[in-house]
Amino acid sequence: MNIAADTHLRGFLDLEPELEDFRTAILEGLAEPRKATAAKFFYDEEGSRLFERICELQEYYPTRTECGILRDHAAELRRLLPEGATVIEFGSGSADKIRLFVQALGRPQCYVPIDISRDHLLDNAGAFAAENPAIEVVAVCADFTDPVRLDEVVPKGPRIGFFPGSTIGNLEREEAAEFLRGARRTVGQGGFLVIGVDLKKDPAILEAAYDDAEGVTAAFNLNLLRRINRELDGDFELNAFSHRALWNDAEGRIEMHLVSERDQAVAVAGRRFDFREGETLHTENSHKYGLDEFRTMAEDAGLHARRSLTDANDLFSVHVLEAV
Ligand code: AVJ
Repeated sequence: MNIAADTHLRGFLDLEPELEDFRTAILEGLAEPRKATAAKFFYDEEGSRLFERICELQEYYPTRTECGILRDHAAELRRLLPEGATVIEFGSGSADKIRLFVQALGRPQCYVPIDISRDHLLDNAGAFAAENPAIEVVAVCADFTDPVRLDEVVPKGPRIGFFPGSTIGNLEREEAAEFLRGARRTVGQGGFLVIGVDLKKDPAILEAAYDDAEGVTAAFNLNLLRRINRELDGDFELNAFSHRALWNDAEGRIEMHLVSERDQAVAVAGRRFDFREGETLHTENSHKYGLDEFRTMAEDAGLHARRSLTDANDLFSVHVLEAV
């Protein structure tokens, strides 16, 4: 199949990332003494739709705040960052944000979205290419936490990594440090990483952002059980679990859990799992970073913070890091 011709892409690099088996991962997580699942499993079709609704909630400040920062500081971003660069997006999640970023830069030479989901990647990359005929688009299907060798597929010249949305918050702190080291290798010395990071703040604001009044986040969390029921022949009773979001101060993160309302047994893929009343399935971590805390972690990864942009209320940060 000639994808390039179909979608106006200049190139498509398929590293055939190993898709972690949903079944294996869920069964392992349910067998742990502290039951847990990885946040990436939220995003089936319904989960992605619910996440888009979350981004529009009054309580969920990150999306609109980050977009505001990219808009308000467009001139400064342009001044700080090289012209005619190759922009590499880690996870091609947000169409709005890459458009704002590209607008700020003027005209980068090349756009390289990296995403593990082939369909999602080709949709996004194709739409971007159709809208921006002057920018070369090279889609890369890979796990964005794996360093990717781009030398043969992108033009020479400066590289800018772009990682919005505070997606880095889903990683444990040590994994986040490892991601930064990998991103540094990908952009190379003299390259940049522009990364959106949610800030530590009043826990009441954080807890509201992850437990909205309308219950959209609760539905997003519970949808994981629906997905397990459908795809893994599970019999979770959705009414017997409730959504909980809590600030874990020692770990500096919001945690989402599903709390068992009673003692119960659940079957998944022919296996039985017992839940005590009050026992939780830990479904997500969303780590938050102080400005200095994040800059220190970046420095340790060989990325120097040239500028840390925030909004007027210090809710969210966008760091401009240079690979030194
Ligand atoms: C997509 C990981 C950035 O942690 O804020 C939103 C996901 N979870 N509400 C976040 C999420 C619940 C979101 N990230």
